[in-house]
Amino acid sequence: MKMGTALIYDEEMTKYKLLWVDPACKIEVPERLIVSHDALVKNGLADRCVTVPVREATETDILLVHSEEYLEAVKKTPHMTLEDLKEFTQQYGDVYFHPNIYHCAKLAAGATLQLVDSVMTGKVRNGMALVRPPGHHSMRSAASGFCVFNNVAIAAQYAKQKYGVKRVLIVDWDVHHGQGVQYCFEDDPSVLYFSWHRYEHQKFWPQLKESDYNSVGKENGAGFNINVPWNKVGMKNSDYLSVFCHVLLPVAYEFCPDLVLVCAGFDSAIGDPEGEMCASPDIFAHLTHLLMNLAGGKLCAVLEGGYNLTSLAQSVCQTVQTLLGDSAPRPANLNGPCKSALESLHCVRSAHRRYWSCLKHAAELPTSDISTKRIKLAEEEEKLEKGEEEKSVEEKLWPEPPKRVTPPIRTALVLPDGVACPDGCSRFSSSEGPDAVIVSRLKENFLKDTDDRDALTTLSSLIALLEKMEKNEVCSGLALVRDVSMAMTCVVQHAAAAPSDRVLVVCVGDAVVPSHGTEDGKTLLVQFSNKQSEEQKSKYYIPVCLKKGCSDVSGFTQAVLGFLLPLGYEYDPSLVLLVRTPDSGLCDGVWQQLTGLLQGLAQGHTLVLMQEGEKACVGPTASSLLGDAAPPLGQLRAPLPEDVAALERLRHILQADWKLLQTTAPETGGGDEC
Ligand code: X5A
Ligand code: ZN
Repeated sequence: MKMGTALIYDEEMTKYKLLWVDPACKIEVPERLIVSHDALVKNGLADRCVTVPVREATETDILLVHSEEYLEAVKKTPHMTLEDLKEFTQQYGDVYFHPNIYHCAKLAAGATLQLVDSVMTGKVRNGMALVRPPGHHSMRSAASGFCVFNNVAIAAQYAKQKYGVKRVLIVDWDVHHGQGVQYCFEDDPSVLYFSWHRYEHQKFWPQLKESDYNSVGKENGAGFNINVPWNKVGMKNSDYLSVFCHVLLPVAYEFCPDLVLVCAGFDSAIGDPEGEMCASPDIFAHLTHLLMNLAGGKLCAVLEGGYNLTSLAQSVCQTVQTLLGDSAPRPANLNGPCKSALESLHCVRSAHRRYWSCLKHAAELPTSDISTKRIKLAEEEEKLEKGEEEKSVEEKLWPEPPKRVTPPIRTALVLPDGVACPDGCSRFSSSEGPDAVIVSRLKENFLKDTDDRDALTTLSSLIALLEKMEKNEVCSGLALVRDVSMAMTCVVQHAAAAPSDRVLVVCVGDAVVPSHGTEDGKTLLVQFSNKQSEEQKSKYYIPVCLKKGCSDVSGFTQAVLGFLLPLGYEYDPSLVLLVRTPDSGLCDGVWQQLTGLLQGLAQGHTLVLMQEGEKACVGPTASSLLGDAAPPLGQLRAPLPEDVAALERLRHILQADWKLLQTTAPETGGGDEC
């Protein structure tokens, strides 16, 4: 199933630059594209992509978004003198023109459309376009912020028109607000635009009132514009993941796009002189991964900003490598969001609660509107902060993301005789025969009474597979076992014996779960079932009781996105053990989404256990473990109120221990410190 990843690039787009002195524009240099592409080549990623040529966008394409007058005006720029170009530039904000920029702008938009064509026709699954000039600031009749034509907005209109795409999700993770995209789709419910951006209470460019969280869209499009303002610099991985888990993903799954476009600007990464944020380049592996199970995997990433050449190149590589299907690196130091990020999160969720059933229960805004209240506070704080030494961008150093080593075997299966092994997977049985030590341990612990040779063979194969995963020789695994509870206990015991590993156990359905290992934090156990658990919830044993068990798609999906994922990310396991009982009630599609999403953790080391009888589920599970996109779930309805209440009760109890579960800012004043 797994199709390729397109890479669209042409050196021609490096052939324009700033020809005069303008401090606001000097960071937008041709080298941005060169270093990004070179890094992809050097890391062997470009070679693994399907090379798709660029084309020029036609006038018809450009007019999908821009006015004829504007197009005619830009069309004249190749023939202008330097003086004329300067003057022409004057009427817009923070942008420059060059005799070759019109040509490049047509290529940038055309490259984006080539990417959309490649994905929509199934030539590839996903892809990235490396383009200059960027697009998300440009408006119907105006250039802005280094942007001439709005590449991604044109692509969204084009996809709707040419392919009949009903719903497009645009994720703008660039550090600036793509006001051009917002204006284009403000009243259009078929395009959901999400943007986070440095805002600082309207002090940061483009300093618009309409970039704040309360611009939610207009008329029919109300609710389909989501702005997350960052009111402080220095936002970190936790802040970004928190917004994904608690705003973007729940809404995106409810929306159910047919196509995902990413305004992939990397000025939101550490080291960038514009963004001044602190997220590491490998966070883009996770942001990408988390979007890859939407729209059946149809994802087009299009370069926008990114001005620190080192950070930019690393971030581009992380994104493309993830699109190619390689596991994401383990996310580093997730200590929960900062207070200012939580305030933004709180505001956004509250502003959108009447539009999205997944946010219906979100807390109302505190009586005094945080945003306006903060403007005054921010001004005072600014005075206080003056004189405090701040780390300048130049001296901000971060480690190069470690090379992502892909295990030789992606997915190995332990299956009973007679069950076929799906394409692309390898059948696994411990070649040396059951290891004597393991056998005796298994006999001692689990097989006291029986002399079940089959069970013994299966369990020792399972342990051997686990060891291969620990050595990174195998990425993920699946075993059909006679007794999932026993196998689960067996794996947990084995893994807990290793010196420094953490295992996240996700149990779907009503199995007897192993209790040991959860005292010292070596195991975090999350169990979804409809049985109210008598047991004391501890930090590491978390029973989630859903009214209809796992059979309510909306409730379960929201529990996975807003609860399990943040827990999993904060716990940062070295192995995910995913167990499903035969009576779990979970349908295959949701199971595949769960399997796919969890592979963002533990470098993709996911071991799935299912009961012997569930042969029919081997194919779909294996497909998810291999990295295929899960099928879309359809637009989700509201989850059951009882389930929402149960989850919020749990969140309330657990958020002291698990900071990524937080969705509101603590009441106390001050705030904004990161
Ligand atoms: C695409 C992009 C930034 C413009 C900043 C102007 N534009 N101060 O990142
Ligand atoms: Zn930007």
